[in-house]
Amino acid sequence: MPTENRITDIWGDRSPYPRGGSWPVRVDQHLASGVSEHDVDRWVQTASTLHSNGDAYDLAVRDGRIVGVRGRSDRVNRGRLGPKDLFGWQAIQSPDRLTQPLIRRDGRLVEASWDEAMGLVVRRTRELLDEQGPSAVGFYTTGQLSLEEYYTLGLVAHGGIRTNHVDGNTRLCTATAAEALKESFGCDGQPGSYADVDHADVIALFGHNVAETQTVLWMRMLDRLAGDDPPAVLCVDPRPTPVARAATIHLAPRPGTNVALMNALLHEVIASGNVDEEWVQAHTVGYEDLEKLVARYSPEFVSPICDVPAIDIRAAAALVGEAEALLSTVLQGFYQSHQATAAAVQVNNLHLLRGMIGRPGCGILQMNGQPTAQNTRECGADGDMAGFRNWNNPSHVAELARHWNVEPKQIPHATPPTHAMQIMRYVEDGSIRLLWVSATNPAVSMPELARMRSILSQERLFLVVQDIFPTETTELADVVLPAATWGEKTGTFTNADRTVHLSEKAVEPPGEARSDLDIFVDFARRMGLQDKDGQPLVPWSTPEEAFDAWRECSRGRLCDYSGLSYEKLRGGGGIQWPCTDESPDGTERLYADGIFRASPDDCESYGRDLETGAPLEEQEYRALNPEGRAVIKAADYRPAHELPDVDHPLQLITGRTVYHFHTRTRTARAPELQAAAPEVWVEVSAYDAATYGLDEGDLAEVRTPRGEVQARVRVSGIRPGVVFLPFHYGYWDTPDGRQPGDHGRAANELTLTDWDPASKQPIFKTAACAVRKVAAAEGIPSPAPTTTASAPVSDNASATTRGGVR
Ligand SMILES: Nc1nc2c(c(=O)[nH]1)N[C@H]1C(S)=C(S)[C@@H](COP(=O)(O)OP(=O)(O)OC[C@H]3O[C@@H](n4cnc5c(=O)[nH]c(N)nc54)[C@H](O)[C@@H]3O)O[C@H]1N2
Ligand SMILES: Nc1nc2c(c(=O)[nH]1)N[C@H]1C(S)=C(S)[C@@H](COP(=O)(O)OP(=O)(O)OC[C@H]3O[C@@H](n4cnc5c(=O)[nH]c(N)nc54)[C@H](O)[C@@H]3O)O[C@H]1N2
Ligand SMILES: [Mo]
Repeated sequence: MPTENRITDIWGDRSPYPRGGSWPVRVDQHLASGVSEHDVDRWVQTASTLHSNGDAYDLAVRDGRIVGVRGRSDRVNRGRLGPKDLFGWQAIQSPDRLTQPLIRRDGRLVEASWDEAMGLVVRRTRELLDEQGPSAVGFYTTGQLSLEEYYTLGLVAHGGIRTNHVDGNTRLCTATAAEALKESFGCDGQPGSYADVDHADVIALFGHNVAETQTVLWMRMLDRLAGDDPPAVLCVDPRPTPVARAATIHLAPRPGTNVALMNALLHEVIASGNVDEEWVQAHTVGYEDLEKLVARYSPEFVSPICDVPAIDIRAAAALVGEAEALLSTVLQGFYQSHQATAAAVQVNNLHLLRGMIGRPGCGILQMNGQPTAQNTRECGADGDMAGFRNWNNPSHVAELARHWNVEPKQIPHATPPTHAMQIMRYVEDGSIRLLWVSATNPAVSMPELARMRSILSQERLFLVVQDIFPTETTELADVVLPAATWGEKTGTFTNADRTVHLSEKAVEPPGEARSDLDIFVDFARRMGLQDKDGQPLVPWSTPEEAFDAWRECSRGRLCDYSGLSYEKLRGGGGIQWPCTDESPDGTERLYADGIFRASPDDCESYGRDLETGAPLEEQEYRALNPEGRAVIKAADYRPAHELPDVDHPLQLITGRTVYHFHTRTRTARAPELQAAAPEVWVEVSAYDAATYGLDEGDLAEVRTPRGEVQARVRVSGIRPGVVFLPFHYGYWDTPDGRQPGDHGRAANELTLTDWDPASKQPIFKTAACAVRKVAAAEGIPSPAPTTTASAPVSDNASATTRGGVR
């Protein structure tokens, strides 16, 4: 279908289908202007890297350059692509890519050879290992590399350097998804499937603006809504997102009150007799505790906490309580708050109470955000142990040690893995002295940026940053390593519903840029990292060899890739793990038989106290769950840590818009996307705009105890009392050259250093703030998109267009 208008027509045309039907194919294609299909030399298969949906597509290659994209008719997207994938590929061919290593000399970053740069990194690592040992070295990685790269990094860091300080930006992203799955089912791994959209009669979205953040999954939902026997939709979000507008019931709770709301829904499900008692008795433990705890969470009790009418809570509870096939999705509105795991676990509980798991339409999607967040977790590049192994179970550690041919004691496991926020704290303290950052931009994406800058720019820290562009973080580095990115290297990506895709190399990387895999392997070689027989610790050098090693490491675990191969993934569609000799075509849904991977000997985690985060000991878990059933864990509601007061009367939430990806290193370099959302804005309700004397387009200052941000006002349908800032805008390309420390535009100037006790995911969605007018609009419109959750309430805003981009 034509794509020229897909900036404004975000989801394209409908292809309606009925409940139980199969989702029709619609192939979306976008070629550079002046290029036709006849000009394309080759189409090379890949999958999206700008969200976690895993949309499969082909890159069009001409004369060694990418000239466009075309959707593949895959199980995930049936040919469809969203705006970021249609237009975002242009960025990697931007002339300002990093093409050569940089090293800091006399305070300035200067070009260097790979030998010089890697030589410096290796020398400093050796010095620190001699002086202090492995605790001096930390790795902070991402959810945007390939499975092969994470598995290699995990081996190098855990088995080679032997540090416990390894985490990903997945800590900011889907740590709660992983933790909630471990708490309820004993193991990470998404129970549901996207095909559940085809079968559900109720779809509930909890803090998930899927319309903007997984546009193709939303197209599937929209096509169900347009077809026969459409599902009812429940949306829980304080903003009028496109999901909220299409919903049967929209609850807009006060930020940070998700646990209270969930407890009321559970209260009602129980009170209305909608619990599948037989299933609960057969497959779960913990129901009685939950029943007792939620007894006092009546809709009337919860209504003033959430500021949602009791009648609406009752209606929502009836919807999910009477559903024949309930599909739930959960994302950052739940994950980035002070009771993240407690709230996400209540969604699992809803499904457990109703026995709705493992059957068509009965899906739980504790969503991922980044394209390969799942792989970071499986492969143990985020502190978890490779293959969903339990760091607290000596036989799991011994098994991993056998795969790596190292001694178990070489793999750090005496204490819980260090989480990213704690890694930064150790850097601040000076106990981590070398930090290696790959494929993430913490100088924009971590909370409390003033603190972040002071941590990362310390003289005593040796900072290595591996990226594809100059960023706010590379600016602070001692060594910058230029990476090759997707399209320029081969690897596999696993999406949020366990679908594994192969992404093939289509073009050469620019200059001397090298794949992240090559860089990690090169580091291992130069360090002389060895196994216990004196052989190279990392015996592979190609992606396919790394993948084959991983297949063995995952064999027998829940995330079993043993039945997959590059050959099998090449040419065809994606395949869902577990994929074994017994299930060669993959597995659509986990736990279809009500059997979980939660036995004390098998589980990935013994769980944590949701209130304090303290890990449970093996004996406690054995007593709680000897047979390895699903665990129903209850949690009381606690108010947000930072609540509004006289000086900061409003609540600040932060998040995304459809047109940009994170810190915009890629989407700002795609002209259509940048034109659609060129600058930061702030959303306020009409009520608050009147209270604080603000009009559409005014320049306002948003202030929290950490800092200030200036942004143009969008008067939107957001709930009163709440202010929204997109977090995409750092300092890098501000037109007036603002420097860090000045009045900024990065939302994380304002956010707090604080996290959920169980998942350690930072709180990006509740802070107290004040807003004041700095200057009147004077004809300058708010740059906020008009096509999305940030749509204006009045019509005197200037509409989102392609901004004159051809
Ligand atoms: N366009 C685009 N797509 C993306 C990304 C991107 O940057 N841009 N990033 C990808 C990544 S890594 C991620 S993690 C996902 C994130 O995807 P989402 O989680 O869908 O995105 P967010 O905008 O962070 O937050 C979702 C919603 O949470 C709501 N919210 C805020 N506070 C609360 C609360 O207390 N309770 C409830 N119930 N809701 C609340 C916000 O209003 C917001 O609409 O998107 C992925 N896809
Ligand atoms: N206030 C606020 N803050 C947030 C959030 C929020 O909702 N609100 N969301 C959080 C979430 S969910 C996330 S996921 C994070 C995202 O935060 P970041 O990870 O910091 O965001 P990105 O801009 O995606 O950074 C990825 C970096 O990797 C580089 N890169 C791309 N491809 C490659 C590659 O192949 N190799 C290498 N080496 N580098 C590559 C890109 O140029 C970019 O600099 O932000 C978090 N921060
Ligand atoms: Mo994320």
